[in-house]
Amino acid sequence: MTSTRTQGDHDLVVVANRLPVDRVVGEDGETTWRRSPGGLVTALEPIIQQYDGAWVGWDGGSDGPEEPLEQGGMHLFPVALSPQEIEEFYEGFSNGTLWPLYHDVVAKPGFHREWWDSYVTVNRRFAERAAAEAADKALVWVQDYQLQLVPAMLRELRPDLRIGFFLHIPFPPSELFVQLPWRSQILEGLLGADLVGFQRRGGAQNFVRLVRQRLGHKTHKDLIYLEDGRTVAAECFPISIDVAELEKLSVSDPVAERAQQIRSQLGEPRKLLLGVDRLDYTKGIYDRLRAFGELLEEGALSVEDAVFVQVATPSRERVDEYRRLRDEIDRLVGRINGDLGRIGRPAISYLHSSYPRDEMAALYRAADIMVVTPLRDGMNLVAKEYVACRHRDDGALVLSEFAGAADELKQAFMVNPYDINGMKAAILEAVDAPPKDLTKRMKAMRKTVRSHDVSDWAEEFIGMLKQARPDHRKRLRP
Ligand code: GDG
Repeated sequence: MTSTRTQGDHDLVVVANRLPVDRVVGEDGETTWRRSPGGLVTALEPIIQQYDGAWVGWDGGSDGPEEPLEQGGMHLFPVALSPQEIEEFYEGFSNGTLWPLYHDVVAKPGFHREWWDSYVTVNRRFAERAAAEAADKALVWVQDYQLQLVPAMLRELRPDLRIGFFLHIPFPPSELFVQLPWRSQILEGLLGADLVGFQRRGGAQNFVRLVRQRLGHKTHKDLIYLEDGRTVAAECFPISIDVAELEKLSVSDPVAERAQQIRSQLGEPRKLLLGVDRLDYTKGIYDRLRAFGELLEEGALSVEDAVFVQVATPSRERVDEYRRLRDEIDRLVGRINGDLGRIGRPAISYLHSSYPRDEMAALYRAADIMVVTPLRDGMNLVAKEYVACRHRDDGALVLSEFAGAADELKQAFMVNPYDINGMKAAILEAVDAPPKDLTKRMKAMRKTVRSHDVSDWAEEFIGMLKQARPDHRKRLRP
């Protein structure tokens, strides 16, 4: 459905690739909606309710209905994608071009003109839908790499709006970004916003440098001055988690019991190491397991006293690169377990599956060492979730310096995930660390995580966006 109205009545509109609900079609063909789990929904729901706001997004299916629906006090406006658009816009340009390009080119990005055309078409559809639902001078908050053209398209349709954009993944250095044949269009798209948010300071700096070098705009610190008199601010807003919710869950009796049960089912290992990731080539799962396998092979650890539990949540399974990765990890786990496991004592307990939130909390509670080693990651919420669940101030976090979370969780055992020997050394250091040292580190990390949760993140962004006065051409900050 395309609205014929040019203006709606919502003072806040969130525009994200996905709606906060999944469409479930039953056997009888009837459609029901299920709230999707995840941090973004938790973060934005209270703010949307406060503003009686709207959420524009795709329902995850093909050619779905576009009738608005109500869910948890939010007004939801579905955007339909055709099977071809899912292939070209979503799996193609978003996940086959931008995702690898923005993550240090750890996989080779595909540059296909038909993928780009589809990206433009779908971004326009999102922009039109948002334009139709936003009230006069409303706040519109566009989320993530799938929708980088929306800010400029929306500004053209509705110059009265205050438009914010937040990128959840890294923004790459200029040397990588300039490979993109459509680099100028993406930069222009983002500059339609009044406020462009990044996870890390470095991402904001990369963006400002690029618009200065490539588009010739004047810049000063985090501000970009456009010819039409508008000012765009590039700022960093590190995302967080719902700390209180996770703490409450992790100290609950069922979760505590389940954590004990997990350890006993694994044969009461002296050290339980844990990895939790979407099965994605940016997460460094392969090299992490290889490092653990070598430690066993060399006798630095033994299956009698250490086990690695790796949860790899199925992800983007229709994209070739992801299928290949799955096969490679399957083979590696098979080899390590075949060579080094004993009856009832596998080296790696590998779970290619998705679990409910309470099971995740139980795993975090059960694990002595959380191993988070992405090759590049916008933030990495798993690292923060582990810390939030360690209410006894114990446990160790091994963390890649290439995750956004490394800026905040400085007391982690830091690793370069490309350095296998370094990773092995850090894992051993964490295994052998005196409890006193672990407590000191975990206390400091818990203080950091608790001091800034996901609602602070959302409120800080919205607070700053409110100060933008696009029609008055005033600077965002004095
Ligand atoms: C992107 C950026 C940035 C995982 N498996 C299960 C499950 N999860 C949950 C985790 C965590 C979330 O999924 C994953 O978040 P990450 O931050 O680790 O990674 P991405 O999915 O790549 O997210 C990232 C994030 O956006 C937010 O801005 O931090 O850098 O790449 O919350 O717990 N949850 C449940 N079952 C599972 O099996 N319930």
